[in-house]
Amino acid sequence: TEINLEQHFQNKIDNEIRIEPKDWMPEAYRKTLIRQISQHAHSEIVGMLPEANWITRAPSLKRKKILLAKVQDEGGHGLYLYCAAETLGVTRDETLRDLHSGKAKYSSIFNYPTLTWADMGAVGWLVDGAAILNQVPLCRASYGPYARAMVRICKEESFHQRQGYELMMKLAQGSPEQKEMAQDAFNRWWWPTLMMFGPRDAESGNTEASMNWRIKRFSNDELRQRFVDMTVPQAEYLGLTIPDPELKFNEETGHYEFGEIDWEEFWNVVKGNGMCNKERIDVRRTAFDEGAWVRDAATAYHEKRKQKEQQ
Ligand code: FAQ
Repeated sequence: TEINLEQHFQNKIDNEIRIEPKDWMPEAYRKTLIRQISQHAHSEIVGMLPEANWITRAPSLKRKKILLAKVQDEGGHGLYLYCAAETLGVTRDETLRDLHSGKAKYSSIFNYPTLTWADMGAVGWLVDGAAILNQVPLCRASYGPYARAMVRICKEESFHQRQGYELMMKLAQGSPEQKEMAQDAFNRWWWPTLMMFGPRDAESGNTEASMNWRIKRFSNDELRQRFVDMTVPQAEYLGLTIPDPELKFNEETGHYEFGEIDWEEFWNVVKGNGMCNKERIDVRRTAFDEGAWVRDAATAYHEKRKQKEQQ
């Protein structure tokens, strides 16, 4: 019966036994995974755009190769994640339709513009740094295909974060103009990066269920705090100033206290009204439409092979 199935399912979760695609699972678990995994996939694919903007303008061949490799990795991450979502019974077409119609979200961070070359450093250092903190615990998520995809993704993200920090270091140790560029990029990316972790715990409607199901292992605020504690010393090492006058170290708790995030800005971006939301979705829609012939050709080829095999 349903109750026994549900109990058996929760027992597996509580005993750290992975749930696999063909196992019974409650509909709400399936739904929340489809939501999170597909939104995560969309974030990877849309996340390629702000950086792709700089590939043709990278200042050296070495930097161009690094950036190309990073953006290509992100395409790969999106594809593993779409596949993981497909194991839950949604098609690629459905998830993409939801992205293009604005029904499905993707990370707020990718709706900010990349204005200078220093943004490539800030994105790698901060955005990928935040992504890793959030994703390492997801390697232990209860759903097998998601957890396994995360292992490789995290290894690649770690390279992404390091190249960003190294780029920032070069600028921070460069000419006064280069240092100023690094500080300017830091000023613009710091607060949006803190928003990546999602709303405050009190406003996070999905956390409780996701933690009971061991999809999430830490709350949004816990991970955000961990990010601040990790990043402040890295900024100090670069000689950059954290754009938060309220930031201070609390000796008693051993944590940094920080100012209030502009939640109105966060929700505004999530609702589709950020600086680049429209541009990002337009680019994705156009790419999908212009790629239709590739999908048609692949389908026709598959059909032809199937017919040959049957002969
Ligand atoms: N942006 O109840 P919660 C990357 C939505 S890293 C937009 O707390 P949950 C790598 C949330 O969906 C970025 N929407 O939700 C890369 C929910 O709405 P819904 C991607 C946000 O799921 C780096 C509502 O607010 N990483 O791509 C955001 O428990 C560089 C209430 O929130 C992942 O997706 C936001 N920032 O916690 C690529 C990681 N925050 O869905 C290229 C996996 C919240 O009910 C370049 N995802 N919302 O309509 C997660 O860990 C979780 O989904 C959270 C949100 C933590 C993002």
